[in-house]
Amino acid sequence: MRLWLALLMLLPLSGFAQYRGHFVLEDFATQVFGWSGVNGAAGFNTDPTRVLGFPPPSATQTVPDNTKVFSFGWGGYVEVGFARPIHNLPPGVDPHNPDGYDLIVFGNAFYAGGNPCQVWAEPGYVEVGVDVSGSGAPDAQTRWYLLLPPNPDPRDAQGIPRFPLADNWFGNLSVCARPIVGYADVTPITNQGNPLVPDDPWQPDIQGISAGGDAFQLEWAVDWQTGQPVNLERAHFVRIVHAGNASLGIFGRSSTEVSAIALVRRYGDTNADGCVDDADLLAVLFEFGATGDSLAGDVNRNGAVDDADLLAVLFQFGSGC
Ligand SMILES: [Ca+2]
Ligand SMILES: [Ca+2]
Ligand SMILES: [Ca+2]
Repeated sequence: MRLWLALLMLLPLSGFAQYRGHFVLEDFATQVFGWSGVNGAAGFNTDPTRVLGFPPPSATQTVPDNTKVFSFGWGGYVEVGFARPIHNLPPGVDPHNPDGYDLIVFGNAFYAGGNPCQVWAEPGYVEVGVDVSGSGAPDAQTRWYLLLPPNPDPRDAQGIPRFPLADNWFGNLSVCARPIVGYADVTPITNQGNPLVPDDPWQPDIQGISAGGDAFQLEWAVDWQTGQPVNLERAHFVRIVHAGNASLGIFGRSSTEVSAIALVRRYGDTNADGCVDDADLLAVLFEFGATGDSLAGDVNRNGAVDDADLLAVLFQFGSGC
């Protein structure tokens, strides 16, 4: 009886969001502009608003949390916007984002049997849209660019990106021998990590304090027609498209699942507005001396707000503004 009661009390905890660090709704996609759930998993392909907001609360590396996924197969996609522009963050500034990744897409990939070399993945490619007209929504003037995935490289002999990928990039895959980099729904999620810290997609397993998901660079942007790189300082919209049309036996056709999309914060930005200014300085001063897991002013994410965080904000002051 007592054990039963204790177990019952544990139940709500196991379903509770466990993510670490400081994050707010403005760190994640806030609006759906377009979608198609065509060829998605039945029952999961009709509500694209599931990709908005925080990543799913109960996700682990071995057991995904499907309460919050939107699914789309060949021909399907989801197109979203954010509370602020997507900034092209530089490498070598944030110690938890040394390569300067700019956004993270969360899906429902998982490590089969907990083996980080063996993943169930259904890659989707990612495009970013630049709001040329300034209307705040995708329109006829919006310019869309592919974030060219480093591996597998989808370009043909002429250097033009082509999809679908070959069927052997979908389903149960050995990713230590053959890493998949630059696609959504490839790296699992851990709700023990920080959802704003990018995982290194070239390394097996989820790195450091990251909550996983797949990290993307605006530096990868290319023109669809020519395959040539495009220099983007900012973008405004994200579109995720299923990258294949593979048969997965009893699991049917392949489909990408998306459960959240985060913008990585600029180093020193404590309030997710993309800019490091007096508000961020005040946030650090206000929490100065505090310790804990989810402090806005803990810029370097070491569990304490102190002079190191103050210096980080002062050093980055004015960036992104
Ligand atoms: Ca970047
Ligand atoms: Ca700020
Ligand atoms: Ca700190």
